[in-house]
Amino acid sequence: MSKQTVKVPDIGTDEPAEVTEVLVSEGDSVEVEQSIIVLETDKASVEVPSSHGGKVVSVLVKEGDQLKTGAAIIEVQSEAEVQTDEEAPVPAEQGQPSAGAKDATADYESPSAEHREEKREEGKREATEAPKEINVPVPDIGDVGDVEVIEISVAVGDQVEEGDTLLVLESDKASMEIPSPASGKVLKLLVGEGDKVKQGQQIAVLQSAGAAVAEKAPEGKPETKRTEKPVSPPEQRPTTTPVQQTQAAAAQPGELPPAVEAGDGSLHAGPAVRRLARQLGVDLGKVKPTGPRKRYTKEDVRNYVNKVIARGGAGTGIPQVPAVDFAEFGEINRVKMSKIKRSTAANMHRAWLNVPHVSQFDDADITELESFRKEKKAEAEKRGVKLTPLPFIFKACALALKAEPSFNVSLDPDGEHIIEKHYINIGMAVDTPAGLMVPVIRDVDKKDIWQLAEETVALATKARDGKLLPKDMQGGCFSISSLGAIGGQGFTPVVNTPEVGILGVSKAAIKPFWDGKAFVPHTFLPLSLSYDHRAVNGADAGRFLTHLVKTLSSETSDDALVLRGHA
Ligand code: CAO
Repeated sequence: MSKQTVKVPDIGTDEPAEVTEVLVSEGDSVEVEQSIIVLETDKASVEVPSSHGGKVVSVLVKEGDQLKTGAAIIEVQSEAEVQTDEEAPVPAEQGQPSAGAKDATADYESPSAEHREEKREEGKREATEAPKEINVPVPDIGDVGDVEVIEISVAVGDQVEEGDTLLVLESDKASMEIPSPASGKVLKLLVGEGDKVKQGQQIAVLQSAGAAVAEKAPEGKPETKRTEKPVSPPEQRPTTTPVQQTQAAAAQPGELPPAVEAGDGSLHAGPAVRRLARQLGVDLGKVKPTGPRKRYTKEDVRNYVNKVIARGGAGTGIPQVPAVDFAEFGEINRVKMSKIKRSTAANMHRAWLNVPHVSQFDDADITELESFRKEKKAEAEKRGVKLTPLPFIFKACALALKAEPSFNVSLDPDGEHIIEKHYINIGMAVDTPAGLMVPVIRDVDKKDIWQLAEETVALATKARDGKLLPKDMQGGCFSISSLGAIGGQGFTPVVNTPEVGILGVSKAAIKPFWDGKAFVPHTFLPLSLSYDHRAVNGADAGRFLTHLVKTLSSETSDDALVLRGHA
């Protein structure tokens, strides 16, 4: 039995790299080539593979540590007789990753200081030599097959320095910045974001710095040659560059803009950070870096997102409401919002921005239903239940959802499917001191008016006492927001996404009704139905509300009889 130390292979830079993730713990079994940590350099985020298999007996690093080539990462105990002197200098095959893990080291970048120096010298020579076009291929990225272009960092016409990032590739194991092999002007970009490329494939054409100088040189200087080739022949020039295409795509409604780096090269973020920023739609230019030498950390990106969510608005392209110092105008109190109020604000904002809302209004003539309800008062008292109009409205909504199932759906996030629900659960908005809560009554279609009356009171009490469990508020198909006891003639409720419809109930009032001979007093209940116009069309909504109104107004429709039959 011998213990082996797994060390950081040649990471192609003399600078230390940060441990951003430790993927193994003591006691784990690892295999050769299994990733054990993630290191992040200026240029690449790399998964470091284990050079030995066996049991991890000690993990010698933690997140945030800065490691250089050769630093010890873990100790592995194995049966195999591999090495006798663990403290000896790292032999080449141990210090280098195996071919299969080559991408993890990003060794396409200058693998040694001398080599980098050589390349710099080459670049300098190129700059003073005659102008020429330089074809930029995908460098040696290891034996990884096709890799995706996840970011184009330059645009056609940009001036780049040797070493500037042209684009970023991402394989299963690492994301890699492809540096410009020389200083000059970007003549052509031959790939776009999302394209798959492989080693050796041409990705860009540069005009060497010498050529760029030549272009700018005054005419008549014979020693500087003007390039013969047009910068980009019109017949080959795409109407939009890949970068422009990306920006156009980002402008599609509903999509967040991609993370964009400022063109001045002043943003220092590793690929993992930029990938996170891109995933979250964060423009790094708006984020304050807190890492060493003004580098961005993942935490910076997450903190920015949290602030944006808390503030609301930003990232949506909607101008921010300017902050006002209200204390300038009189005495104020700054009160922390409850968690529920904050999450209600976020939910409302999300629903308001995502859902194309339409609201439709009608009045239900509940004169007869009110008489019926009052007739049931004695029975309600006997049962110890308060019978308000609400349980009838719940039941009528369940019947309308059955009659018009187009409301009993949710949109699949894939944007291509609709989820039809074969159950009828309805939520009710409850005003509580902590904020608005929406407990859900399950299987409303299967319950009678008395059960619904009991459940509305029980859930409202639970909500006000702060005793609702998350499951009490999940699984709704439709919601009711009743302001009837409070007042108002109508309002437009916000759809409780991912549901697609919500009924707003206002205060019933006695109004004159023309019965053909005279005006007689009738009780009207104002109803407003808001719906997600992506899922429900106007005709469906019209039918739904008409059905609902008829059930509540009529004494004789099938569903009106069902409604009364349940009491
Ligand atoms: N029109 C006229 N009167 C109404 C009515 C209506 N639409 N709805 C209820 N009422 C009457 C009730 O009959 C009751 O009168 P009585 O005491 O004389 O019987 C009184 O108003 C109070 O009713 P209630 O509020 O106790 O009971 P409810 O079943 O109507 O409502 C609940 C239950 C939980 C919805 C309610 O307590 C509540 O929290 N309402 C606030 C809802 C809310 O905040 N909505 C905000 C939505 S924000 O989008």
